[in-house]
Amino acid sequence: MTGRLIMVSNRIPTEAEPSGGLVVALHDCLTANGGIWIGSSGDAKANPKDGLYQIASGAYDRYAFDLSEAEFHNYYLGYANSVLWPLFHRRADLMDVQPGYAEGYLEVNLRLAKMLAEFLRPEDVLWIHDYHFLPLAKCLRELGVENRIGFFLHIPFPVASDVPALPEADDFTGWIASYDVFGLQTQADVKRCAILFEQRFGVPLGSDGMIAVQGRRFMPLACPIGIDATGFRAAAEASEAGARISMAPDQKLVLGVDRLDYSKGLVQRFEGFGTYVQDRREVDPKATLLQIAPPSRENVEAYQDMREALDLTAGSINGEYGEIDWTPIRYIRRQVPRDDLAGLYRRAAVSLVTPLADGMNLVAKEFVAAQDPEDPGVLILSHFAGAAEQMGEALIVNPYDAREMAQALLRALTMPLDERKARHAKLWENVRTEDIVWWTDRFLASLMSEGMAKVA
Ligand code: GDG
Repeated sequence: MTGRLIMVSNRIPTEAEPSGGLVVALHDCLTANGGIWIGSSGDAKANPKDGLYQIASGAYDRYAFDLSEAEFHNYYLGYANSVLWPLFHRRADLMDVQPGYAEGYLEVNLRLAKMLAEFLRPEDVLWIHDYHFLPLAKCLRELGVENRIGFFLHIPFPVASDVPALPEADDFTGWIASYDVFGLQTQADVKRCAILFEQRFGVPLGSDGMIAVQGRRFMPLACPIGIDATGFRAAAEASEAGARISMAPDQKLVLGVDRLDYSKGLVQRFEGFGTYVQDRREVDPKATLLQIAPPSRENVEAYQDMREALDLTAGSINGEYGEIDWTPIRYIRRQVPRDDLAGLYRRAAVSLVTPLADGMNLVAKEFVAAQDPEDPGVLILSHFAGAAEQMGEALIVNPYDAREMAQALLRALTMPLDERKARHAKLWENVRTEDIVWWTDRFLASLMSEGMAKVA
């Protein structure tokens, strides 16, 4: 790479050595290539500074920009998380379209584009992350920027028939087509993207993987994100958190780990587990579901409603089936340290990863990495997690069907060791090889590849 790599994500980490999957990957990628990482400084600032300001330097530089209270409300809580997030997760019914949201979103993108345009040198390459910045390339192109610009969408691409629910639906395709590479988690996402362009412009996805439209050519690229697989495995081996769980020897641990988000299907998961408990015969294993669910976006209304529904469902199942020495569902609504999490995955006999819609779902991959290959646990995975495309050896379930989930639980909890080992070996092979370094390399190789003409 002759130019610098400029990475943009909604939040920028402030620690010298950041922790947590994606952030570490981007940090390592920038440390190897040099460059700049730009992101917002976090929640709203009462007295926001003007422009970009440097917060760290070293192998690469970090710059932050502040969001005013109005910007945070309209751009972040509003358009990004109350309009785009629900729509892209097939919950158009939860969209909250309010005056000022779209304007605020576009203003932040335009303001950032102006700041970036001042920074850029001709050979620099930009890699933009996620739905907060969909229009950023379009804004940059309008300012005359011709650099290579890649984008990665961490969440699902919406189905074409849902897109008209977006008041800015007419602009949406132009935002996408302004990138050179539009990275998506799965082949299914690429298909949905291609269908949207075909329906709207009558242009198919070319045999070269490009879509040519509005005088530009861009590549919708399936690039499934991975994890630091060997690092996570080592953390799980070293963790003692599993031993801290007090459970009777005849009981098995079923684990769920999710941000508290309606896309993660937690109410349906509790109902599926409740069905297992209700139908359980004397010979079937007794199990406890430990659900870790740190809160997120608590100031968005749809999240408050879901939290109440979850409390009610867990309370009702525990009240109905709990015994003096057994609580069916243990529910922790707090962040657990990452090393403890790794140990809990390793201790679990089963992990329930049952989102209703999910870009990838890294928990599925972390669970596989954390297992003892000689006595591995079983992954139950939703058909609607992006991870299901790579992880066919999991027990794949329909998260809306409580009975199917209960049957999968019985199968997982009674699965013979040979079958558990065989399934785990195949899953681990994928998680280990298509890891986070593979992902950054694959994306950047596509963005840098010859023949990626800027203009058709
Ligand atoms: C978006 C997309 C896509 C969870 N609880 C705790 C904790 N976690 C960590 C997990 C995992 C991460 O959070 C969650 O990652 P997911 O992939 O499951 O989901 P999103 O946060 O929604 O991420 C998603 C991802 O971007 C990457 O592209 O896969 O589809 O929605 O790493 O371990 N970590 C700690 N304590 C917790 O209590 N330390």
